[in-house]
Amino acid sequence: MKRKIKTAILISGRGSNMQALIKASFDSDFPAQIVLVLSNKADASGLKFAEQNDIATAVIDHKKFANRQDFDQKIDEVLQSHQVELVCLAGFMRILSPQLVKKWHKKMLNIHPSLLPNFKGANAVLDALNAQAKITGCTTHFVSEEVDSGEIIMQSQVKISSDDNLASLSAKILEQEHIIYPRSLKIVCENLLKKI
Ligand code: DQB
Ligand code: GRF
Repeated sequence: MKRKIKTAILISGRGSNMQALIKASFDSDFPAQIVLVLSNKADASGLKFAEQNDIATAVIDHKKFANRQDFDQKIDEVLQSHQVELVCLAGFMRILSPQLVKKWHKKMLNIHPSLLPNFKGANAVLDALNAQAKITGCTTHFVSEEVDSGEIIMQSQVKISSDDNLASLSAKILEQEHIIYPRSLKIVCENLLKKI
């Protein structure tokens, strides 16, 4: 069997992108193996799906740490203990420190619900609606120190119709997220495997 890239997924909640990544990874040709799902919230509903699929889980509660560095160091320790090589943020809601981001340079991915660099930030779907944009979408990117600003990997466009609201537009974008995140992970892993 071909070598696979040991991948961790970081979540804070629902974990629908996590599910899409895990499901894609079950294909024998997929170049990533999901070895860990890590959440900063013990009640993240996504954790259940990982457990049901025999994937190791970890909860690191940021509220138990004195500062961001200590929290991030604990994350890194747990990643190392599972020999993680690549990290996917999937609805992970804590900003990561420059040290951690530098350490995982080009080895940490995120997905954002807009066509970056448009509509950075936590309200990207609503901001696109309010701006009366005609097209929005989603973007996968490498994580860099500045939030939502790292190198873009892949994008998918979604048309905004005049009767769209936050719920309908979010659902259309999420559907595209579930397509481009597994594709992006596949491409990044294939490139990593060429270098190893
Ligand atoms: C997120 C981007 C922003 C937020 C959350 C997730 C945010 O503003 N949360 C409220 C503040 C919470 C806090 O104080 O921690 N998307 N870290 C770096 N660069 C990134 C992207 C995400 C998460 C952490 C990045 C990130 O691009 N350094 C995911
Ligand atoms: C998605 O909209 C993603 O773009 C954003 O956070 C949301 C996560 O949803 N970064 P889920 O937890 O993957 O369902």
